[in-house]
Amino acid sequence: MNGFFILCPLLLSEILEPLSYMKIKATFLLLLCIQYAFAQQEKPNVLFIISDDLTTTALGTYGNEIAQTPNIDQLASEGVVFNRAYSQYPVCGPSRASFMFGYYPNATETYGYVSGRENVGPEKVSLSQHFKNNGYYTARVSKIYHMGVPIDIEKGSDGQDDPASWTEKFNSQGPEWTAAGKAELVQNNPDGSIERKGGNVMTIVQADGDDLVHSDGKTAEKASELIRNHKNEPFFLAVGLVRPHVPFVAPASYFTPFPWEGIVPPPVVEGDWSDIPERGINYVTTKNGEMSYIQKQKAIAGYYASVSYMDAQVGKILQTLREEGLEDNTIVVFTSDHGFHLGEHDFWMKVSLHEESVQVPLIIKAPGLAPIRTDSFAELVDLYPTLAAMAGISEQDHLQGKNLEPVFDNPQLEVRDYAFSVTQGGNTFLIRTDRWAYIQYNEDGSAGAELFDMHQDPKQYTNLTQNPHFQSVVDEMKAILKEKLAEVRHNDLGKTYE
Ligand SMILES: [Ca+2]
Repeated sequence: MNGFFILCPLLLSEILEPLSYMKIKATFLLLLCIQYAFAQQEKPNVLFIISDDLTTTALGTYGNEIAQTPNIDQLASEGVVFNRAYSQYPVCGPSRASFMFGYYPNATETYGYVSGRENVGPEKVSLSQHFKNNGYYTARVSKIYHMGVPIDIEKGSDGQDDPASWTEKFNSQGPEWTAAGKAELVQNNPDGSIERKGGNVMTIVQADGDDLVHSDGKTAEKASELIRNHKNEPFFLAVGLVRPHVPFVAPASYFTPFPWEGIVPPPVVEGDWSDIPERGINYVTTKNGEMSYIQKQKAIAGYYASVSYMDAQVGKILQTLREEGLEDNTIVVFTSDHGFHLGEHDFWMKVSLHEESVQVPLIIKAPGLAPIRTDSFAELVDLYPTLAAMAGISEQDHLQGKNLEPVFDNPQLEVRDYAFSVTQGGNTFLIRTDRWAYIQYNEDGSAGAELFDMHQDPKQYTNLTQNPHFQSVVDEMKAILKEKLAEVRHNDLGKTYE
């Protein structure tokens, strides 16, 4: 763009010269110049697709050899894949509030099932709102800010939305756990007498009918319609897919590749819980969920089927983008609000700061970007500054994340030394460096801590905090945590922190 502004006045002065050759040449160059400027000024669209409760461990592109995720894998092969991206809070509401408003959870003190607007005030501009203010049509389809799954999906209600973020919004009602088909509850159902149950529990439904019976099928259809209808204006389309969040509901055909008998749950390691502080034992476990080995197998198979169904919807949306010729002018992001335990440490679901729960898939594909994989740490809070920079719109001053763009040209570059995440009301902390995962319970560490050597013990079986040999590492992690919290609390929100 600088070239345009410098060059064009010179060309205009040349046109005014009486020399006809120069005049013709200059006019020709001016036309080229205008054409270039026009292309540059065309704002790239953003297609932001976010899955719900999707762990990296269930994706082909992140190394799972059983799961079937051809569409996400294809996108990954065409984009920038972050091998080490982290959620700022492994629960739907606070994770989404963090990346949409660009603050860490401990800055806004947003830890619950809210949009996050409550804690930042009416003046702060959300990610999509920033695009809206810069001439974009912005829409959400289904869950972007917090929605209760399955209840808000059953009702087709807004959940905890932020209306200022969108030009238009659409919900995708679906039957969820009540869907017609073969159902089975695998949590707190030891004798198998309960067929199905609503709420945040592992009900599995091998559903009758096709993709469009369910919320995500309708979401893909609406997203495709919006892409077609808004292809001639810059759009920021946020598409929230609710699977594989429980209940594990998908058309029966998606279960066929995953017979539960063939599923091998993660190993149960003798004494695994003995060195985990009480608060580190996750809120859903094989034990308190009274799950049998077979129920564990069925839960994992149900999750994979749900992932596969969700992946198929991603494929439909990307297909529409291709058909409409928009791939060359659209930034595509695929991610999840947090991960999910599928039986590691006999833990299930999220909340935990252990790796499978807190790590997220992150793929960014954009025109002109070479496909690469990077080990640079990334955080979901980085999405806001990164997308604003990629679209060439100014950054908001308040943002706490980092622009990830430097990694695109140089996958060896590290934009962060570590990732930071919190849980349990902002009182449990993770510092994840290349070598270490350090989890601390309470700001003063009074409820214990965990330290894992991620090079030697990537599955996090041996807590090293009690080993004197690692005391210096623990001290170092404590110092990093203290410094990071001070940085997070140094912001423009005008809050005081206890
Ligand atoms: Ca979630």
